[in-house]
Amino acid sequence: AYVENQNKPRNEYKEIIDVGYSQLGSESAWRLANTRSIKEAAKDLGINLIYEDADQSQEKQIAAIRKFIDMKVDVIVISPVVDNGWNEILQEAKDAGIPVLLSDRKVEVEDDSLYSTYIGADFIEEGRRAMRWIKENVPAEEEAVNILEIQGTLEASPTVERKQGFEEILNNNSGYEIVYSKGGDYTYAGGKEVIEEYMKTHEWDIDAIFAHNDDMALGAIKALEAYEIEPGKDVKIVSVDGTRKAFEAMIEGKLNCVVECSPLLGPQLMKAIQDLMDGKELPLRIITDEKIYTQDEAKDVLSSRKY
Ligand code: GYE
Repeated sequence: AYVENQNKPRNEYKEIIDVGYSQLGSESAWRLANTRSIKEAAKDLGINLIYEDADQSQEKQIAAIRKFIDMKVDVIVISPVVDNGWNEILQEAKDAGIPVLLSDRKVEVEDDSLYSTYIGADFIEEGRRAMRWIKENVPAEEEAVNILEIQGTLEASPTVERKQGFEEILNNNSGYEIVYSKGGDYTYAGGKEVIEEYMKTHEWDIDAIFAHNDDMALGAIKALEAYEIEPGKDVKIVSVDGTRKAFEAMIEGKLNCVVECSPLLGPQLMKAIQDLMDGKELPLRIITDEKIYTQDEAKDVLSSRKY
């Protein structure tokens, strides 16, 4: 581990930084790309990454973080599955003198000094972009546009904020209504189940679907096809992430729009860790750059997609 030295910069000693990383799970294509990006960036920079996958369980994440504290790692990185319930464990890390960085998802804590920085996307803006696309492409006429929302993991920061941004635009435009909204845990199976459940209990009356990620949209597409509803045509679908599978679905005409959310956070994260260990100040928030894609561009863009 890195030992503070008064005179010489760290590199001259070639001290290896030990980073304990608690990844929340492997639930989606986005997540797999995110894990890959972080592992590769650590390797490139010679940072020792101790990786734990929590299988979407906060309990497992807390156990992993406690283990990292016992190991006396230099830095702890957390991608927190939900946004609440972190005060105590983050305080334990702080008391042990180990800085914590948040990657991808945020936490709600009483004391912001419990973490050094948060690196991730602007989820509120992603939600706004999704609803702007619906507003422009599914016009509200005499009857209201009925929207079915497939939320991600409940109480996860991207879920809360995508919903918030989406509703902000929706509430400023009359003629749009979220008639059904359920969580699908950001998985393919979860998205499929939300549609199946809807079908069992309702007459089909949906004009647009907002899925909080691609995997759930793809699961929903599968379910719709089994009911002979043509995804992308009978019902317009917009999702978030921009994975290759989503681009393929757009090319097939089954998905209408994806709002990009980049999982490639590894290089920025490792740079922040190095800066921190070099005693530099970190900005409290580091945002990634993103856009939206539609069916027209999907073919041209597919080959250059990195996840
Ligand atoms: O959109 C989804 C993943 O936290 C931004 O989590 C991330 C989300 C991403 O499972 O695919």
